[in-house]
Amino acid sequence: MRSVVVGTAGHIDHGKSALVQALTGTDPDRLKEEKARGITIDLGFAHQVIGDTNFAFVDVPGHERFVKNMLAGVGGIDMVVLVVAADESVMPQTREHFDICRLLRIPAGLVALTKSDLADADMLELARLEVRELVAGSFLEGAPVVPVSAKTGDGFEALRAALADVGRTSDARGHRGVARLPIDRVFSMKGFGTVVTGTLVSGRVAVDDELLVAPGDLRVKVRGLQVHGQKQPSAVAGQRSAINLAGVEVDHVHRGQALVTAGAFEQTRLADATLELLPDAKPLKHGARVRFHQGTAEILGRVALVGPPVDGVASPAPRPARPRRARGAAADAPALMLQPGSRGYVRLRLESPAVLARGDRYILRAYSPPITIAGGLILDPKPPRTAIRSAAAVERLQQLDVDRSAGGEAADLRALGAMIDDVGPAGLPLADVVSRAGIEPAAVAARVDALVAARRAVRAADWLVAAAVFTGVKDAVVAALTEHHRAQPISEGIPREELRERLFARGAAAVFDAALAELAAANRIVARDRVALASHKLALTPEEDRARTAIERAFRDGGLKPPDSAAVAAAAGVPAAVADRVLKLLQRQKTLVKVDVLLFHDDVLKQLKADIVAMKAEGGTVTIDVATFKERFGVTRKFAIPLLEYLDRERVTRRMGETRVVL
Ligand SMILES: Nc1nc2c(ncn2[C@@H]2O[C@H](COP(=O)(O)OP(=O)(O)OP(=O)(O)O)[C@@H](O)[C@H]2O)c(=O)[nH]1
Ligand SMILES: [Mg+2]
Repeated sequence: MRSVVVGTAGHIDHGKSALVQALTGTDPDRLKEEKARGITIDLGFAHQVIGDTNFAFVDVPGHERFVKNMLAGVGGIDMVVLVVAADESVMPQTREHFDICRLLRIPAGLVALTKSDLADADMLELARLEVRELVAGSFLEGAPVVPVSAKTGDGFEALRAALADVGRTSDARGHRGVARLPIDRVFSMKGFGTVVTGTLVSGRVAVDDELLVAPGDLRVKVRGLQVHGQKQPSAVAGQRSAINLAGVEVDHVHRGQALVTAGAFEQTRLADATLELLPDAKPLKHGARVRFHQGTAEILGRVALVGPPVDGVASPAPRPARPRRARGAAADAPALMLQPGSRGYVRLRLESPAVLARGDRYILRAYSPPITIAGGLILDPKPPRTAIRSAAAVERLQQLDVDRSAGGEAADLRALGAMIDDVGPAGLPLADVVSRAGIEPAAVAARVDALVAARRAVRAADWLVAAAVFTGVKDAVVAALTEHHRAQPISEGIPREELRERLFARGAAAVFDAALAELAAANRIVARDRVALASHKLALTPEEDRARTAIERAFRDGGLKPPDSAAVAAAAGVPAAVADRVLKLLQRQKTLVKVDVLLFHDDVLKQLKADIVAMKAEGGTVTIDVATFKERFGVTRKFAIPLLEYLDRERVTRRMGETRVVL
């Protein structure tokens, strides 16, 4: 059976709870204090099957002091019943609740004109007109407006029919695969332990699932769950659920946290977002203290306005650099602000972490008095700590601010492409695609493949980078090597790590490696410990070339008693500086190998190892000590000691006290 979550909304005393009770038979006001005062304080819940749909009602308080609780309930709803008492018509919290629904992009709803028994025809008509005016141009324009009386029962048949109608079409909820249940209640049940309730806004939760209570790192296991009071093996997006958690104290979980799939959300104090300031809010100052609401959480924070504000409404003047003055004294400094009714980009700086993914909607209320002022869309839940007072910062957010309302692959690709461009050389870890691009886990592989196939992005191990970044790195490598070979023709190239530090210090090593691998595969470079252009030939002068031949021969002939470098220069008949260059080259080429302070020809060392290994063929455990080594290879102690230690390092021998065992 389909499930639809319906939230009530509207001014205090307009009959929201009475309407829910009349529809479901359940009084949503469950607290003693609520009964005593005759008002709703906190969220109430009830459910009822109407037609072929199971409706879960979230009844919210209308009192202006409890808007915070209203916000905790409205986040996960599929549709709203905007309740307007026919005898009072539209009142302040009618507007505020409606604004919240609009800012959160609640997809559907209807209007109930309650207390119809208290209103005559004229009053009813007036209320109807005021409602029409309120909802004009919004998601509720054209929605059913149904007069009802909880007292007489009039109109409820029509209301049920309207609910069923709207409920049938309100299935637009994005069923992102990651589980997310913003927690609205936590209690302890005898014999069961901790139970949390909330609306599962995305994904699926099943018994035995391991989830995360976030913010925080508390891992929990689902011991059991109920949907609409019935025990179930699992719950899916759009269902109100009560979840029994194993191994958690009731005190360690609270409203405002969310039960989520680990790794799919950022726990963050910083987020970049769009912001729509309500037309009747005050201008929003840069740095204003606000209350941030998302899911069931309320978090204090500040809003920083990004760049020269959009729409040209706000003053783009940068903050003048001058000593701080007493408040109100800087009247001549144009304040940075966003004007009512306009839209801009902001960086939200929160005082404690929120659990966010790209694409989340949020609400802002003023710090004091706490009235709703704005809402918006999270564009990046993990923004780079770059300056935001610049045109570039605005451009960056414009890039990220792609319209995804249509959903689907094209919107995903635009969003992912924009995020990949945004991270630049730093790259986007594949693990972040879900939270930072707002893409369903199940779709990640396909979206990544599509971007790669379209040559928009390159995947290197677990990283994604913009194709332009990747091409840029390759070009930079070729340019650096070209310059290097020109300046130092005898050098065999640039050490790989040095090249990465120089060209791609901010980037992921995997991306750099992939760039080198591609250049190598295309035969443009040779990349080992050193990287060189494939076309690079050691450009030795005739003198160097002669020296190389002579020096190499001297070391080969010297065998285990090689000449020292000074003698070599003389033997080759070249200046010491030339000999030195050539000696370095031969070492880089691994023709000569340094052992302690001595240089040996590589062929000589290979032969030595082969000879030692061959001793084993002579039988049993073979040991060798310094004396036998000296005798057998005809060398003095000066060469024998470093060579034996070299053999130990090469794991040809192992030292055991005074002797060595051949391995
Ligand atoms: N005459 C009449 N009274 C009603 C009707 N609906 C509700 N009331 C009364 O209006 C008062 C407020 O109703 P509630 O349902 O508690 O109002 P509410 O909107 O839930 O109020 P809050 O939750 O505090 O915002 C109660 O005394 C109800 O009995 C109705 O249709 N007709
Ligand atoms: Mg109520």
